[in-house]
Amino acid sequence: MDIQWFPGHMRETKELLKKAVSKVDVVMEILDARIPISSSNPLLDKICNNVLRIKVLNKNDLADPETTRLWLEYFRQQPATKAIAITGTESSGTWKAADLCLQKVNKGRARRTRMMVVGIPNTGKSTIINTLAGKKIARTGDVPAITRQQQRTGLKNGVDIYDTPGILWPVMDNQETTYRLAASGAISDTAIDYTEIACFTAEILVKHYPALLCERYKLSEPLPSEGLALVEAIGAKRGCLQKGGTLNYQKASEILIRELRAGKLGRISLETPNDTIPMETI
Ligand SMILES: Nc1nc2c(ncn2[C@@H]2O[C@H](COP(=O)(O)OP(=O)(O)OP(=O)(O)O)[C@@H](O)[C@H]2O)c(=O)[nH]1
Ligand SMILES: [Mg+2]
Repeated sequence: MDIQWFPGHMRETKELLKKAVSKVDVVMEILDARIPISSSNPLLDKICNNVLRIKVLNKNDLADPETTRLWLEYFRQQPATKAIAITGTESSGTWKAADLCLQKVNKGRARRTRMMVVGIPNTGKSTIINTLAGKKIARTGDVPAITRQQQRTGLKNGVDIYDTPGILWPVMDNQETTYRLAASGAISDTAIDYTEIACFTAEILVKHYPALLCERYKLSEPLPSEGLALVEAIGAKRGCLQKGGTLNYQKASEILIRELRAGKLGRISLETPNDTIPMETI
């Protein structure tokens, strides 16, 4: 599946970030806790290379707690890397992340501290800003590309926080990364093939979370190991038939992906540090 989804506002954001990054004191990079490497944008790595940056694994409430623990260990072993896992709708963890960002910032300046929130689409950047502000300042939504412009919000603790539009990168040539991004909800529905993504995701679920699949879809083990066969089994349980009585694969695939994204199957991570995805290939 080739994905071409780098709309104009992402191109503009890339240019804006290049200019803005030298003027901020710290960058909060929001990753998706379910796919921390796949949601690491190599473009942002380059742009934010010389600025203090903290990795925030958001949507921790949706991720497998044991896998998140492994990810935090993994990141903490990387040179000069600080990482924390949070649920962006909850105040205490989100403030811990903000405090971690502010720890190393030089507070001796006369001006307010500037913190910029960056990341790929739909990882919860605007949600985190609303939680820190204690009110709904930024628009949020469960589809990618909600924020289209940079927005500054003054927090009570002398920090100005900048929301930025989520950006991807122009050429996605790692198939597995692309599938994981699509499964998580980072890529527009108009650019993806649900059945392909559902088949890829189904194979991860069968391997790592068979009990959750059985419980949600009233299936019994042994589950089919092939993704398409599992999508068929889910579709059959949910009555996804089209005219003539054949299975509606699109509908069955959408059910699996949407329920996974909403956490209805349970807490699931789609990659682990043991998947050994070399950083340079993403
Ligand atoms: N379960 C869960 N949902 C979250 C969390 N943080 C954000 N969300 C949801 O994720 C969706 C995307 O949140 P946004 O804050 O709009 O994401 P964003 O990164 O600003 O997205 P763009 O502006 O499109 O780049 C919304 O439906 C939020 O309610 C979290 O920690 N857990
Ligand atoms: Mg946003």
